[in-house]
Amino acid sequence: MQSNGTIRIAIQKSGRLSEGSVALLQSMGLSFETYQNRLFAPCRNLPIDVLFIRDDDIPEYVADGVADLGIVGSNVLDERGAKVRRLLPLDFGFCSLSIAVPEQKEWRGIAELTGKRIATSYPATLRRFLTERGVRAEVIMLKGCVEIAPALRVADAICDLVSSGSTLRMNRLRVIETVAKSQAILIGSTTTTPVKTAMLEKLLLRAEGVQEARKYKCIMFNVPKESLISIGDLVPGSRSPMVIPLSDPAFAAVQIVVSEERFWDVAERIRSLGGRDIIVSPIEKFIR
Ligand code: PRT
Ligand code: ZN
Repeated sequence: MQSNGTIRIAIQKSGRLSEGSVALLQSMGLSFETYQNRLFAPCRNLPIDVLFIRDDDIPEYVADGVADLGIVGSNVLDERGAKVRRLLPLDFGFCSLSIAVPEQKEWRGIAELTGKRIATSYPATLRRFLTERGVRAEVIMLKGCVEIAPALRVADAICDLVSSGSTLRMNRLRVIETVAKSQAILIGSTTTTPVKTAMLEKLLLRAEGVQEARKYKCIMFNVPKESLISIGDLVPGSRSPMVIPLSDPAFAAVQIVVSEERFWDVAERIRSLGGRDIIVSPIEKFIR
């Protein structure tokens, strides 16, 4: 463990989580280089080092305190059972760990897996799933290319990560059970030094600010003054919307923040209240 106050953040060096991880750290205000083959990059503007490593090693690095923070898929975390703090789901790297069988195979329920061979790179998670359902099956550990195991008659079924489903389709397999859903998650070490605590709290607040911002849109529009009374209903629970007088005394400009999922309802309501010139913009950071 580092004794000085420098924070270490471990992210995947090269793979599906790399881009999202770098983008998140940059949005959090960390300024660092991402040269290929680089294992380590100091931040120019903060006492932080970014470590680029294999995703499988991230839970252990963080559990051992070699890194203070890490970004990893929850699938890897579940499999490793490493002792880390799960700080924040990050809304990228979505996939599910699923059991699949050859397309033509009939399927009458999970009991059919009894006595079957299931190939996977996630033996611990799969065994837990089977045990909880009282299914006794043989789990075959494969490091990669799990999807070809049924065709090679190495296994009757597979348990692998699925995102678009095209790998399964190409191998004439279909999902019969979802074992776990996964996404990238920010994790933290359970042990830290007091000298790092303030910076770690600051980083978590920044990460939350970036995540929160992605869920919201900023809407600006002009509306007849008599409709202003109804505008507050558009954003229940929030502080009053920002209202700016215009040179035309019959109108006012309004700025509100709404969640992505309510956006279209709110935009339609604004129109029905006589709102015009509606400008929608993404929010870069949102700190409540
Ligand atoms: O070298 P390193 O060990 O760091 O990388 P890796 O090859 O182990 O990992 P990588 O980059 O493939 O995946 C890193 C993480 O991305 C995983 O741990 C998951 O959290 C997440 N993720 C999201 C995925 C997928 N989607 C995914 N589809 N990881 C792997 N896949 C593979 C899957 O194993 C299968 O081979 O993609 C194939 C299926 O994809 P679809 O789109 O055809 O369904
Ligand atoms: Zn890996």
